[in-house]
Amino acid sequence: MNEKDLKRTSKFLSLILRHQPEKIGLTLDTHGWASVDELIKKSNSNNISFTKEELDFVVRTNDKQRFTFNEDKTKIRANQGHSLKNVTIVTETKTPPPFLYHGTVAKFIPSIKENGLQKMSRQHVHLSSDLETAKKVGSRRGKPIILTVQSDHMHKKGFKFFLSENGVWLTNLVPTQFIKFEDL
Ligand code: HQG
Repeated sequence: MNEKDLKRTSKFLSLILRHQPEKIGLTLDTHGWASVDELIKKSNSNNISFTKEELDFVVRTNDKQRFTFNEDKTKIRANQGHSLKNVTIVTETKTPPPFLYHGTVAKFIPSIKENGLQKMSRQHVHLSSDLETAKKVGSRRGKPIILTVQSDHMHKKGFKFFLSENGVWLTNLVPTQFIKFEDL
Protein backbone atom coordinates (compact mmCIF):
# COMPACT_ATOMS: atom_id res chain seq x y z
CA MET A 1 0.00 0.00 0.00
CA ASN A 2 1.40 3.42 -0.88
CA GLU A 3 1.07 6.59 1.27
CA LYS A 4 -1.93 7.81 -0.71
CA ASP A 5 -3.87 4.56 -0.34
CA LEU A 6 -2.99 4.41 3.35
CA LYS A 7 -4.35 7.89 3.98
CA ARG A 8 -7.44 7.27 1.90
CA THR A 9 -8.21 4.05 3.75
CA SER A 10 -7.59 5.68 7.15
CA LYS A 11 -9.95 8.54 6.28
CA PHE A 12 -12.55 6.08 5.07
CA LEU A 13 -12.26 4.04 8.28
CA SER A 14 -12.65 7.22 10.38
CA LEU A 15 -15.81 8.09 8.49
CA ILE A 16 -17.31 4.61 8.83
CA LEU A 17 -16.19 3.76 12.37
CA ARG A 18 -16.79 7.19 13.94
CA HIS A 19 -19.59 8.82 12.04
CA GLN A 20 -21.52 6.95 9.37
CA PRO A 21 -21.32 3.13 9.44
CA GLU A 22 -24.70 3.09 7.70
CA LYS A 23 -23.02 4.52 4.62
CA ILE A 24 -21.91 0.97 3.78
CA GLY A 25 -24.70 -0.80 5.67
CA LEU A 26 -22.50 -1.65 8.65
CA THR A 27 -23.65 -1.69 12.27
CA LEU A 28 -21.43 -1.14 15.29
CA ASP A 29 -22.12 -2.70 18.67
CA THR A 30 -22.69 -0.54 21.76
CA HIS A 31 -18.92 -0.28 22.32
CA GLY A 32 -18.23 0.82 18.77
CA TRP A 33 -16.90 -2.51 17.48
CA ALA A 34 -17.44 -3.64 13.89
CA SER A 35 -16.84 -7.13 12.53
CA VAL A 36 -13.61 -7.11 10.49
CA ASP A 37 -14.95 -9.56 7.89
CA GLU A 38 -18.15 -7.55 7.49
CA LEU A 39 -16.25 -4.27 7.24
CA ILE A 40 -14.01 -5.65 4.48
CA LYS A 41 -16.90 -7.21 2.58
CA LYS A 42 -19.11 -4.13 2.77
CA SER A 43 -16.27 -1.73 1.96
CA ASN A 44 -15.38 -3.82 -1.07
CA SER A 45 -18.90 -3.67 -2.38
CA ASN A 46 -18.73 0.12 -1.95
CA ASN A 47 -15.66 0.49 -4.11
CA ILE A 48 -12.99 0.77 -1.46
CA SER A 49 -11.16 -2.49 -1.39
CA PHE A 50 -8.55 -3.69 1.02
CA THR A 51 -7.53 -7.09 2.32
CA LYS A 52 -7.29 -8.16 5.94
CA GLU A 53 -3.51 -7.80 5.70
CA GLU A 54 -3.85 -4.28 4.32
CA LEU A 55 -6.30 -3.35 7.09
CA ASP A 56 -3.80 -4.68 9.60
CA PHE A 57 -1.09 -2.52 7.99
CA VAL A 58 -3.31 0.60 8.14
CA VAL A 59 -4.06 0.03 11.84
CA ARG A 60 -0.44 -0.72 12.71
CA THR A 61 1.12 2.21 10.87
CA ASN A 62 -1.55 4.83 11.52
CA ASP A 63 0.12 8.09 12.60
CA LYS A 64 -2.32 8.67 15.45
CA GLN A 65 -3.17 5.06 16.24
CA ARG A 66 -6.80 5.87 15.49
CA PHE A 67 -8.02 2.25 15.39
CA THR A 68 -7.79 -0.87 17.57
CA PHE A 69 -8.49 -4.54 16.94
CA ASN A 70 -9.90 -6.77 19.66
CA GLU A 71 -7.68 -9.59 20.91
CA ASP A 72 -8.36 -12.13 18.19
CA LYS A 73 -8.58 -9.44 15.49
CA THR A 74 -12.14 -10.31 14.55
CA LYS A 75 -13.35 -6.80 15.49
CA ILE A 76 -12.15 -3.26 14.95
CA ARG A 77 -13.13 0.14 16.33
CA ALA A 78 -11.99 3.77 16.33
CA ASN A 79 -10.34 4.89 19.56
CA GLN A 80 -11.91 8.35 19.72
CA GLY A 81 -13.51 11.07 17.64
CA HIS A 82 -17.01 9.61 17.34
CA SER A 83 -20.04 11.69 16.51
CA LEU A 84 -22.31 8.61 16.75
CA LYS A 85 -24.44 9.00 19.84
CA ASN A 86 -25.23 5.39 20.67
CA VAL A 87 -21.73 3.99 21.15
CA THR A 88 -19.59 4.17 24.30
CA ILE A 89 -15.85 3.82 23.78
CA VAL A 90 -14.30 5.18 26.96
CA THR A 91 -15.83 4.34 30.32
CA GLU A 92 -13.06 4.52 32.88
CA THR A 93 -12.40 7.96 34.37
CA LYS A 94 -8.80 9.05 34.88
CA THR A 95 -6.98 11.75 36.82
CA PRO A 96 -5.65 14.20 34.24
CA PRO A 97 -2.29 15.96 34.36
CA PRO A 98 -2.42 19.52 35.82
CA PHE A 99 -2.82 21.13 32.41
CA LEU A 100 -4.17 19.97 29.07
CA TYR A 101 -4.13 21.76 25.72
CA HIS A 102 -6.64 22.43 22.96
CA GLY A 103 -5.76 23.72 19.50
CA THR A 104 -8.30 25.90 17.78
CA VAL A 105 -8.48 28.99 15.54
CA ALA A 106 -9.20 32.70 16.15
CA LYS A 107 -12.72 32.73 14.73
CA PHE A 108 -13.97 30.41 17.48
CA ILE A 109 -12.44 32.35 20.39
CA PRO A 110 -15.34 34.75 21.11
CA SER A 111 -17.77 31.84 21.29
CA ILE A 112 -15.37 29.71 23.37
CA LYS A 113 -14.90 32.66 25.76
CA GLU A 114 -18.62 32.84 26.18
CA ASN A 115 -19.62 29.16 26.19
CA GLY A 116 -16.44 27.28 27.10
CA LEU A 117 -15.12 24.40 25.02
CA GLN A 118 -18.08 22.39 23.78
CA LYS A 119 -18.21 18.93 22.20
CA MET A 120 -19.72 20.39 19.05
CA SER A 121 -20.58 17.41 16.82
CA ARG A 122 -18.43 14.86 18.66
CA GLN A 123 -19.04 12.86 21.82
CA HIS A 124 -16.36 14.72 23.80
CA VAL A 125 -14.14 17.77 23.86
CA HIS A 126 -10.68 16.62 22.70
CA LEU A 127 -7.59 17.69 24.64
CA SER A 128 -3.93 16.73 24.52
CA SER A 129 -1.22 16.53 27.13
CA ASP A 130 1.37 18.10 24.82
CA LEU A 131 1.50 21.41 23.00
CA GLU A 132 2.71 19.90 19.74
CA THR A 133 -0.42 17.80 19.26
CA ALA A 134 -2.68 20.74 20.08
CA LYS A 135 -0.81 22.80 17.51
CA LYS A 136 -1.40 20.14 14.85
CA VAL A 137 -5.11 19.86 15.72
CA GLY A 138 -5.54 23.64 15.46
CA SER A 139 -3.56 23.78 12.19
CA ARG A 140 -6.25 21.70 10.46
CA ARG A 141 -8.33 24.88 10.39
CA GLY A 142 -5.73 27.65 9.91
CA LYS A 143 -3.29 29.48 12.14
CA PRO A 144 -3.44 27.55 15.41
CA ILE A 145 -4.28 29.10 18.75
CA ILE A 146 -3.47 26.99 21.79
CA LEU A 147 -5.71 27.15 24.83
CA THR A 148 -4.49 25.85 28.18
CA VAL A 149 -7.06 24.00 30.24
CA GLN A 150 -6.72 23.85 34.02
CA SER A 151 -7.59 20.18 34.15
CA ASP A 152 -6.45 19.70 37.76
CA HIS A 153 -8.87 22.41 38.92
CA MET A 154 -11.66 20.88 36.87
CA HIS A 155 -10.92 17.42 38.22
CA LYS A 156 -11.01 18.72 41.81
CA LYS A 157 -14.39 20.26 41.09
CA GLY A 158 -15.70 16.87 39.95
CA PHE A 159 -15.45 17.11 36.16
CA LYS A 160 -14.79 13.72 34.60
CA PHE A 161 -11.84 12.98 32.32
CA PHE A 162 -11.24 9.96 30.12
CA LEU A 163 -8.13 8.82 28.26
CA SER A 164 -8.60 7.16 24.88
CA GLU A 165 -6.57 4.14 23.84
CA ASN A 166 -4.44 6.41 21.66
CA GLY A 167 -3.70 9.01 24.32
CA VAL A 168 -6.34 11.68 23.64
CA TRP A 169 -7.83 13.26 26.77
CA LEU A 170 -11.61 13.57 26.64
CA THR A 171 -14.12 15.47 28.70
CA ASN A 172 -17.69 16.66 28.30
CA LEU A 173 -17.29 20.42 28.66
CA VAL A 174 -14.59 22.88 29.64
CA PRO A 175 -16.29 25.89 31.22
CA THR A 176 -14.64 29.16 30.34
CA GLN A 177 -13.27 29.83 33.84
CA PHE A 178 -10.91 26.86 33.46
CA ILE A 179 -9.41 28.10 30.18
CA LYS A 180 -6.34 30.31 30.02
CA PHE A 181 -6.85 32.66 27.09
CA GLU A 182 -3.58 34.54 27.78
CA ASP A 183 -3.64 37.72 25.71
CA LEU A 184 -6.50 36.76 23.42
C1 HQG B 1 -14.31 24.40 18.33
C2 HQG B 1 -8.90 15.07 15.00
C3 HQG B 1 -17.17 27.65 18.91
C4 HQG B 1 -13.08 23.61 18.65
C5 HQG B 1 -8.04 15.97 15.84
C6 HQG B 1 -12.78 22.93 17.31
C7 HQG B 1 -8.58 15.76 17.23
C8 HQG B 1 -15.97 25.80 19.52
C9 HQG B 1 -14.18 22.74 16.72
C10 HQG B 1 -10.02 15.42 17.00
C11 HQG B 1 -16.54 25.82 20.81
C12 HQG B 1 -14.68 21.31 16.85
C13 HQG B 1 -10.92 16.50 17.46
C14 HQG B 1 -17.46 26.85 21.11
C15 HQG B 1 -15.17 24.16 20.71
N1 HQG B 1 -17.75 27.73 20.13
N2 HQG B 1 -16.29 26.71 18.58
N3 HQG B 1 -18.05 26.96 22.29
N4 HQG B 1 -16.04 24.79 21.52
N5 HQG B 1 -15.12 24.75 19.50
O1 HQG B 1 -13.06 18.50 14.88
O2 HQG B 1 -10.78 19.22 18.84
O3 HQG B 1 -7.22 13.40 12.97
O4 HQG B 1 -14.96 18.34 16.56
O5 HQG B 1 -12.03 24.44 19.07
O6 HQG B 1 -6.69 15.66 15.70
O7 HQG B 1 -10.69 20.15 16.45
O8 HQG B 1 -9.67 13.01 13.05
O9 HQG B 1 -12.71 18.90 17.36
O10 HQG B 1 -12.03 23.75 16.49
O11 HQG B 1 -7.95 14.77 17.97
O12 HQG B 1 -8.11 11.55 14.34
O13 HQG B 1 -15.06 23.58 17.47
O14 HQG B 1 -10.14 15.20 15.61
O15 HQG B 1 -8.47 13.78 15.06
O16 HQG B 1 -13.96 20.52 15.93
O17 HQG B 1 -10.59 17.72 16.83
P1 HQG B 1 -13.72 18.99 16.12
P2 HQG B 1 -11.13 19.10 17.39
P3 HQG B 1 -8.34 12.89 13.78
